[in-house]
Amino acid sequence: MATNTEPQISQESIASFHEHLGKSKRILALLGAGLSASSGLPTFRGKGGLWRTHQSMSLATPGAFNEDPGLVWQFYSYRRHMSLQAKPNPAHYALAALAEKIPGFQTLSQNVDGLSPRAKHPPKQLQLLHGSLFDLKCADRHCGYIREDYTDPIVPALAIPTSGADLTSNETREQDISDVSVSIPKLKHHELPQCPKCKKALLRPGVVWFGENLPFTVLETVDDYLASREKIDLMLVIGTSAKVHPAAGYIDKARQRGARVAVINTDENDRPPRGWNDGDWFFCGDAAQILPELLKPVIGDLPKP
Ligand code: BV8
Repeated sequence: MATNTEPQISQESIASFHEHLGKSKRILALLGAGLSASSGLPTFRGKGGLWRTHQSMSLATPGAFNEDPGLVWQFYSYRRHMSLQAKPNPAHYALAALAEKIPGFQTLSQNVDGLSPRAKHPPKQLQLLHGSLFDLKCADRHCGYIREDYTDPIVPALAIPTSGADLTSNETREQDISDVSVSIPKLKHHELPQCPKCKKALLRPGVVWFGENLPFTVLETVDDYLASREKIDLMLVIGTSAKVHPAAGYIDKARQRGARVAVINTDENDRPPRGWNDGDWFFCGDAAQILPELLKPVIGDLPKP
């Protein structure tokens, strides 16, 4: 298993990719946590898989919230804090630039960190499959209250107990995330974000938890894109282990509509769910380094940050 910093990419595979990109009118992309890795945000597979002593995925469920909303809110307040400190990287900007150039480009993001929207990715070409950390909604879905919210902390009890150090720097983050010795305070119901509309229920993060359906409008938009008679030319699979459904299922749906698949990942073992097809590309390395290069024939050089 070769996970290295220097992308190993043959000029020949870049050339064949550029040739195909130049002819592509309809392009679909599936984005995962690896896209934001070089912005300093942990992935679910890496150290980020563990928050204090808890498996991240075990906290991303309605059951965990009903059982201990204070614990789950501290988990999400931490991720909001990290995401607000982070900045979009060249891969986020390259994808936003591609969307500006190619009207038939649609992006399906599994990320809830808000970095693609902050890179000014055109909203009509960005489907947030799993919601956003920066939407707050009433935990009682019959209430229907929802608002966009970038305050940090949302309430005093959710302030991040850190030494004010910069959490996106590697060593601070490593020390902080997995610092199991830092006890997690037990928060009372009244200390947590309350719904200002029904004034009964708590607010919860506007993300999709395991066992919950994806946003209806997003599913509809993606199904409309897939329902078109026109073929899909290219499927970009960027920084994802493609293990979560229905998100991962879109790779095969694009294949069935004629798409050639290009995977950008630092881990060559993370292949598409049903393995490789002839004509697929695998570009091993950091998405932030590779994407601007791969998309250059269409987007040109990105403006220096
Ligand atoms: C649902 C929001 C209907 C919250 C998330 C079919 C088969 C099997 C299971 C199921 C199925 N259908 C449904 C299920 C159940 C479940 C599921 O898929 N379970 C999995 C675990 C097997 N799906 C659901 O529950 C979905 N809802 O189906 O509703 C329904 C309802 C009731 C009953 C049945 C069905 C809802 C799923 C959404 C859950 N919410 N996020 C939050 O974030 O807290 S999922 C979350 O985890 C992310 O959004 C993302 O989707 C996933 C993490 O995956 P990645 O983003 O890929 O991250 P990961 O760390 O795994 O990988 C990073 C990759 O990047 C690696 O490959 C690494 O090598 C690479 N990398 C690292 N650095 C870099 C890099 N690459 C490039 N450059 C770098 N620098």
